[in-house]
Amino acid sequence: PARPRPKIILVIGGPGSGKGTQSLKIAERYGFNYISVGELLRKKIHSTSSNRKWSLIAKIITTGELAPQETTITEIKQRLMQIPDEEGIVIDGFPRDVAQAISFEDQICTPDLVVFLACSNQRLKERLLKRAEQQGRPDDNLKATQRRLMNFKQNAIPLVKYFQEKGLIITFDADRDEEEVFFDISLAVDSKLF
Ligand code: UP5
Ligand code: MG
Repeated sequence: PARPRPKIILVIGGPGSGKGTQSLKIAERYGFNYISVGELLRKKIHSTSSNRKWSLIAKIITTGELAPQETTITEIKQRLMQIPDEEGIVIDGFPRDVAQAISFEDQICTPDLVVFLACSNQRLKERLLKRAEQQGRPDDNLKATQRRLMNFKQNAIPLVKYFQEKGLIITFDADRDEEEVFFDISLAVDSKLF
């Protein structure tokens, strides 16, 4: 018998809202595959350093702007094709705006659940600052961080509204500590997906 298609959870939220942190917890608890779209792009940049197109994308990301939509979706599709028939997939940090959401639905599928991590601006800045000291991603400098926050603010409301109208999104108060946030997420996943 044909297997049902894997369940897909999208995790969205501002830079530093905990998308990576919570997505990994979901993946671990439910045995889902984990894809970070930011990481996908960063890895691709790393492995294709002499390529003109990807050097340009590297510049875009380092300034905190969004990579071109079609390139991003192509990368996601390629990654998804490498994943065997699985229970589920958590996608971290995608989509970033309504156009990307529509194109994901057109080209890939409708997600089963969208997790929105709502976090105050103050918290986002604190966490990014702290992480920058520990790890230091190329886009964790002050200017790029401001761009990332601004882009998020500009796109978030219409994006959340888009998924709300489809009844697909649940908003979580992500100002709280990791475990508290995850507790609520797991209750929601249990009841919505299983
Ligand atoms: N932390 C997490 N949760 C906490 C909690 N509840 N309490 C206290 N601390 C908490 O968390 C950030 C930090 O906070 C960590 O140190 C963590 O321990 C702590 P993390 O889980 O890393 O948050 P996350 O939301 O993943 O933050 P990140 O910086 O990764 O978000 P961004 O959205 O900026 O990064 P992403 O990798 O998704 O995208 C990077 C860039 O790629 C984008 O700016 C864009 O240029 C490009 N991109 C696209 O162009 N298109 C895409 O579709 C995706 C990305
Ligand atoms: Mg992340």
